[in-house]
Amino acid sequence: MSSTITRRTLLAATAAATLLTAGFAQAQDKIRLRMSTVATETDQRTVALKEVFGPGVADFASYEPHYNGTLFKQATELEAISRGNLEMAITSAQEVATFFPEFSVFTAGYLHRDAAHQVAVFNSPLMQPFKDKIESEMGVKLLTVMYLGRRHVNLRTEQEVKTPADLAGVKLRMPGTDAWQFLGNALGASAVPVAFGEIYTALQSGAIDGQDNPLPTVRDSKFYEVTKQIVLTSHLVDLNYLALSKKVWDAMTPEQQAATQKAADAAAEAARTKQLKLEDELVAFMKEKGLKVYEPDINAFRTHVQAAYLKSDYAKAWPEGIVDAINAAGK
Ligand code: KDO
Repeated sequence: MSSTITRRTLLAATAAATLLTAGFAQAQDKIRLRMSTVATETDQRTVALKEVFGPGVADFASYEPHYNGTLFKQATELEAISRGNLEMAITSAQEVATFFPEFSVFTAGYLHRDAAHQVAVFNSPLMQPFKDKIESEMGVKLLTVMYLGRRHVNLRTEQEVKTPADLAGVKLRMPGTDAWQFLGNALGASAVPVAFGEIYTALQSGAIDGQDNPLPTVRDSKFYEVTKQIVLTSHLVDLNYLALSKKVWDAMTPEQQAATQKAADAAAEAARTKQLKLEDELVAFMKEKGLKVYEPDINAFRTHVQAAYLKSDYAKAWPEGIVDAINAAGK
């Protein structure tokens, strides 16, 4: 075999190298979309983002998800986007409310009726001033609304809970921001801030008596292994927002923006459908795992929680007539 480099092999090698460099340059030219979340890789929202959103923007962007709070800790993502250190995140109204108190209206217990109502509210004109504010003052665009599910009280203790009075003194883990703590206390419990990633061990060690999350999260993060009952309070039809850097959005062409919006909405819809189905199925799953699952006196909880919100400082930050507008959305 000859090792002589002929003119032809040299030309072929140069052509191949040029092609490789072009491919590399193309990959590098793509818009980088790092997405940070505390959610797991198996959560329905992150699965849909990977399977639907990523491919939907793949022509011009590389979607890079980071799970379990490994890139940014819970509730620090919005600032990271604002400072230009991150492009995307799954965030919550509770987190946005730490910057813009009027967003607390979307954190109020027993306000959103269901998943469809969340979508109607998010797409209604009532939402525009909220979206404009976070865009102009923080550089964060809320792309779409994602359904997390109906939050229920999930306890490691066995005492039956019928009314808010039965939660007196119960150390209920809620996420760290004030709006979350308020909700936990409004339920009648003693809210304790714990990061999402630390719930399992806090339940296991008895540092907390319980936590609240929708059934798919209870299954996904295996909280059923370290708890004994689920009280179906449905106290919050919980939502998350898919947030994107406004700077990144503004740098996109109109076609890229349209594709990004379409991919975000499609991913949210896919996740919503799966999450709703799971919620239906998981009561049986939890019972099989040996947990008691039952409905408390929902009216007692609703009255207690709504009264707490209406007399709170939060309500003072809500725009005039917003609760009625929210109630009317989608009807
Ligand atoms: C949680 O910390 O309990 C919570 O459910 C709050 C949500 O807003 C959201 O951050 C969620 O965690 C994560 O996406 C993990 O599911």
